[in-house]
Amino acid sequence: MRVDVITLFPEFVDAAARVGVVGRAQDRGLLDVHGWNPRDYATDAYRRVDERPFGGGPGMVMLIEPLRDALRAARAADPRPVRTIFLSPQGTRLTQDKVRELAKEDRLILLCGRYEAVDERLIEHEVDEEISIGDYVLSGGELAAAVLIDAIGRLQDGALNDAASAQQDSFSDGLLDCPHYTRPVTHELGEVPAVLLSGDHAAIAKWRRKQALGRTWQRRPELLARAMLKPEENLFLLEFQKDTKK
Ligand code: 9WO
Repeated sequence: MRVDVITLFPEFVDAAARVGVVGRAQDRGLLDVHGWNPRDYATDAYRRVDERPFGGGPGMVMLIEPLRDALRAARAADPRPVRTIFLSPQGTRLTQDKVRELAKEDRLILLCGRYEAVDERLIEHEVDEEISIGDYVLSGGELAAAVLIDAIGRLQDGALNDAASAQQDSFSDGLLDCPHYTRPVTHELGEVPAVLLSGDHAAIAKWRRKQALGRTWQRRPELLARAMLKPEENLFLLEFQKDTKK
């Protein structure tokens, strides 16, 4: 998969995509992240990429032309069709379902804004969809692009050393993850739950499922409402609820 990022800070997005699982996905040729700087496409002597907003008000608005020329250069760098995504608080909220959908694409272009805004005409004509990673304002779209690249990059086939990891992720089934433990068994901060040491794989699977259901119920009840629980899972949840009352 190829991801082209239009940004005034290409080195920032590059750095984020070079580390960890996603960096390794790039080393393995599963993912290819390229930065394009609209400032390189500015035509005036000062290499301006922003101007004051019509109608007045604080801040600056990104100019159409440098962004459009950077977008054209990015599109021309690869013949495959491409979806262009603008990262902004006005976008549709990113979910793991959306991440899975985008991870199947051959190519994406991510448009990152800076300053107070991007000229709306550029968004209308050059952007296919607008995505938000959450209800807060950043100083630019780059961190949101890095989040999207990370979430998508780790899902590329072969990026995770263990294929089961992606299967067992939080959200793979719309639920939160269960708690995890490693050595030592006994520590001043507490004991490892005995079932995890029992060697009884069926009992362990049940405990984990029950914990995942219980924590989702406690922390994110709105997720539970959407999860299609099996009759057996409703019983696990009832057990968890009984346990927590004790
Ligand atoms: C800045 C600002 C300052 C004064 C008054 C109003 C203002 N609005 C903004 C603003 O929203 N700036 C944005 C910065 C312009 C587009 C790129 N920027 C951005 C993207 N901030 N936050 C995001 C973002 C992207 C995806 N998910 C969450 C946040």
